[in-house]
Amino acid sequence: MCIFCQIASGEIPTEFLYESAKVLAFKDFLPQAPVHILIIPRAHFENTAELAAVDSETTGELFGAARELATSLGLDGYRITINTGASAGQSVLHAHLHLLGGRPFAWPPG
Ligand code: DGP
Repeated sequence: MCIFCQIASGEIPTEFLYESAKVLAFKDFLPQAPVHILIIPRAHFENTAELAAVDSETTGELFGAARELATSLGLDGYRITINTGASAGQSVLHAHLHLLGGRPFAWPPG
């Protein structure tokens, strides 16, 4: 079972900042900003492209959860990052959004 599936199943105890039947959010353990939250589908998909191909409702909920979290945390701006594939820096092969906030972000990203 992948690490995010272990988090979703409760095998690895984790505090959830957003929780629904299909989606979970929790803090990234290697934060890259004062706010760094991972938003994942409970079900295992290797990346968000694979999720989006079969389940647009859950894909949309990932973004809705990001909006809700950003609002509840009072972020005036934030960045959503989706690394897809090793060359883009994806290290955990379970679909996820990164919600980053609390500092300025440069463009273009590294
Ligand atoms: P990516 O590189 O886009 O696949 O992002 C994976 C992120 O997941 C990375 O920022 C570190 C984080 N991460 C990996 N394992 C764990 C874990 O067990 N718990 C938490 N909270 N975060 C994890």
